[in-house]
Order: sequence, then C-alpha cells, then structure tokens
Amino acid sequence: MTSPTGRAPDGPRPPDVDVLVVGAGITGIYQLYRAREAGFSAQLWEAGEGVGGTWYWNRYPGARFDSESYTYGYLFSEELFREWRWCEHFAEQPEIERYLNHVVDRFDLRRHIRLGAAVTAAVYDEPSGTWTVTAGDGRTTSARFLVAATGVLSVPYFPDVSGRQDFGGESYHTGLWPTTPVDFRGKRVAVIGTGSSGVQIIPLIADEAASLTVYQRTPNWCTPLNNGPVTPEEQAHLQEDFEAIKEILDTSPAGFLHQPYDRASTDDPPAERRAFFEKMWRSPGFSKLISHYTDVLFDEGANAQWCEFIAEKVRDIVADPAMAEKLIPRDHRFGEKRPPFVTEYYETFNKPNVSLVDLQETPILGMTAAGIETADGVRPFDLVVWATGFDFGTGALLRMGIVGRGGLSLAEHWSEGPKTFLGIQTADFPNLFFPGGPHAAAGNNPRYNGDQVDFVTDTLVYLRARGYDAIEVEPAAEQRWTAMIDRGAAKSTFGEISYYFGTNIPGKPKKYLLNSGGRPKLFAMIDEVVTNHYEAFRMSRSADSPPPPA
Ligand code: NA7
Repeated sequence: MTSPTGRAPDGPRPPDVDVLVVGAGITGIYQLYRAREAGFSAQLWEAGEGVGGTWYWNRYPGARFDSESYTYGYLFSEELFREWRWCEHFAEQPEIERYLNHVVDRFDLRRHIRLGAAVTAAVYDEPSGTWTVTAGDGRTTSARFLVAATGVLSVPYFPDVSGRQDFGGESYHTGLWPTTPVDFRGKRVAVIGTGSSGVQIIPLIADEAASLTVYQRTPNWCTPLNNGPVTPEEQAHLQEDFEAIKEILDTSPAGFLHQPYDRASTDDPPAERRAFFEKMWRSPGFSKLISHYTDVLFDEGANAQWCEFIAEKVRDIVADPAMAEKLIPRDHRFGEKRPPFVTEYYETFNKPNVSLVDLQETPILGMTAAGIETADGVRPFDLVVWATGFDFGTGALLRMGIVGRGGLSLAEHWSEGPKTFLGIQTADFPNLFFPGGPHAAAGNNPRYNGDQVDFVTDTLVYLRARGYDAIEVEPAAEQRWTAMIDRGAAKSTFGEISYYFGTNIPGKPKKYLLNSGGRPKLFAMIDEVVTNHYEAFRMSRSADSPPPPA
C-alpha cells in the first residue's frame, strides 16, 4: 500500500499530511475540497474560531459583498449552486458566513479543519522535502505541501496614532470585529476611515448611536451599490442558467457577469451621455467599472465628466453645502482607488447626530483616555471604530514565519516587494503555494483565486503521477512574471495612492501587488506551463524519498 504521495510503509517517516492549507476563507476551503477530492490527505489550519476568512473577521454591521452573491459563491458543484438561494443580490456578512459553513458541512470538510490555529512558523526541511508548521498554541505538524490561502486583506492596519492604547472606551477594527454584538445605543461613537469598510458601517452606526463623528482623511468616489432582494423570478433564472452563468464567470477577464459597453463617452451627445451616467448611477456594484463608457477609466476628460456627475449627486443629497464639498474627492479620479459602493451613505450626513471631521483641515494629533485629539481640540467618545484598512497582499504571508531553502526567510526574499510566478509560487520555497495572494488578477476574487487553486491541485496530481514530491519555480520564471507585474503597474488604472501599491502602510516597498494582465494573462501562462510540461518549474524527489512506485 502507498500513501497518495507514493510512499511505501517501511520508508522514511512520511509527513503528517500531504497538504496543509492555511486559512479557512473562500480560497482555503476550496483548496481543502480540491486536495481531498484529488485523494491527498489534507488538513486546514485557521487562526479564527470559525470558518469564513474575510467573512468571519469582517463581521461589522453593514459588511456585505460588492460582487453579486451568486457570482462570488462556488461554482464547482451545480447542486450547491442550485440549493443555496441567496436572499440578496449583494449578501450581508451573516448570510455569507452561513453559506461558507454550509459548504464546509455539505462537503464534509469540518473534520479536516483545525480552528484557533494561527500559524507562527513554517520551515522547509530540505532533506525530507517537507514543511514543519507551528501554530500559536505550540502545536506542530509536518506537510509535504503547504498552501497558504491567507488572503490579501487579512491583516488589519492600525495607524500609529500616539496614545492609541490610552483610550479608555471601547475600540474595534472593522477587520477584527468581535463575535459578540457591539451595542452602539446611547453612545458617542467615532469612525476613523472612509474606505469601503468605513462607508458600509457608517450609516448603520448612525441609526443607533447617540452621536457619530466621522474622521475622514480622504473622501472616496462612492456610488450606490443598488442592492435588492433576489426575486423568485430571478431565482428561477439563476437555476435555469447555471451553465451559461458558469461559462461567463469562468472565462470573463475580471470574473463578473457584467459585460463591457461598446461606446466611448465621445460617441454620445451631452444629453445622452448624461442619461447614460444616470443609468450607471442606478446600475449594480462593479458594473460602474466594467460596463461604463470605454474611455471613462482611461481618458482624463471622460473620467472628469463622470466625477463631476457624482459630485453633483453628492451636492443634491447632502443638505449642508460645506459638508457636501468635504465629501467630494479632489485628489484622485474615479477608479484610481478601489471604488466603494454604498447604501444611504451620503444621506447619513443629513442626520442631526452625525458630524464630519475633515482631517485635511484638522489632522489627528493623538488619542487620550477620553477621545481623539485633533488640531482643534479633544472630542470625547465612548467607542472608536478603526476602519483604517489592511496590509494588502503580502501582510499575512510575511507574518507567518515562513523560512525556505537554506534558512532564507520570505521576509528577506521579499524585502523589496513580492517576487512570484503566477502569484502562486516563489523561488527557494519549494512545495509552498499561495493562491489568492499577491500578484493575482483583480476583479471578483473567488473566480481567479479558484483558478489558482485548480492549478495548484492539478500540479500536485501531475507530480504524484510522475513520482516527484518536490516542486519549485525556476528563478527565471519568477523574474519574468515579476517583471511583467512591475511593467503592468504603469498601465494600471489604479494609482500609486491605492493600497494595491502598498502605499497605505508606512515603510512598505511601493510595488504593484496585482496582476494587471488579469485573468487572461493567468490563463495564458497556465496553458503555457502545461503545454511545456512544467518547464517553468524544477521537480525532484527529496533525498529521503523512497524510490517511486514501479
Ligand atoms: P481602505 O480602503 O484601505 O480604507 C482605509 C481608510 O482608513 C481610508 O479612508 C484611509 O484614509 C483611512 N486611514 C488610514 N490611515 C489613517 C490615518 N492615519 N488617519 C486617518 N485615516 C486613516 O480599507 P477598507 O477596510 O475600507 O477597505 C479595504 C478593502 O476591503 C476594500 O477595498 C474592499 O476590497 C474590502 P486615506 O484614504 O488613506 O486618506
């Protein structure tokens, strides 16, 4: 009898598992499913006390998808797709968490998942070709393959505000929200940050708190999410159209159902252009990026017209003209940062219990036991919400204590920014994969993260079939992909002020962290790898390995 990696029972001690997945987010759960389906022994370690990853930690009021629910969920099982009826086009966090728990149980994955296991060290042992992985509670396991599905938005960022620890009230980060309910009633609440998380939570806090003070450093171009229930007719369509939906989602450049528009803003006279802008304003989520005029993201004039249209909307909605002006961005065009989508956000600023502190006028000086001090004095609070974002892309991977060949740490290898091939592997770290990490495509994350998981799994199957048990990308392939990413940075519609360049974290190297070639580039390169029999990788049998099966 041999294990799935082909080991004889009397050979060197095999690793505890073939595949150790880290992270029970949407990517990690899928990787666990695929690895088990392919016949590998697999375990998943997750830092949280529940599954869901992003959708476990970001459980703040108002947290929801900005992608259509049925396009974000899994497509590997038609039965699953049919039996899970999403309530809303853009589901809220509790429904998403229920869905992911359902998937875990539906496919009998829970018994392979260890919760409360935050990885603190992962060290590669060259002679045996295995990873020794340690969790915060001291437990250790060994794995042939380590798949870090630790996500790109999983390390919350707290700015270095002096006196932050001195604050005497309650304090929460949106990305580390407690599992017990937070009560805002009767409290003086502050929210710091107006990115996608801040603008989701602000309207809900305003409904409950005695007062809400929003600390805004930079306003964003917020447009309506245009959410709504999935009607019975729409449910029926989804059921009927599974194959067609899957085909579009599996092949579209950004993983959405939205289709590109075929006209530029200059093709329409002003009245029609305005009507089209209105249509966009009322359209769902990311269609405002994908189905907009072809020139809106690329031509300064077209972008400025769309921005002016949004600014007019803000002025129409917000009663106080001075407040409206503060909510209108001046420093960036639409699409230069990841645009947030909102529900009743601007309307919130008409409420008598809501005020706005413009940090460009009065910067934060520090925190005291009572509250937040800005250039115009201290405002006292009972509760402060930090909606200040994440260490995007590399944050989690660089905090896991990963050490590869010859004692090289990942932190050292990536000291000037990540170097990857396909956003999946890095040289000198054999048998380590990180689907859903830096250098992946941009768009509807589960789609291209799923493509990466499929590739990782197919690669493990390929190795097993040929009696190999170690795989490592060739440095030349890594250099080629990383150079492509760096060149693509200049062509990206995202600007360097976007956290996609890491610039929100002081001291972080300014490097583009996405793949501007998108999914088409990923598909093309995966095809090339397969056609060329994995020549971009070095495959071997570890020194301790028994001979391959005859
Ligand atoms: P974001 O989009 O990074 O937003 C973080 C916000 O926090 C943003 O408004 C920042 O202002 C603000 N911020 C950061 N540091 C400070 C300091 N020191 N003082 C005041 N304000 C600060 O994170 P989100 O969690 O909202 O969204 C992340 C992603 O999650 C989102 O794109 C979706 O994909 C889901 P700034 O703009 O830097 O001036």
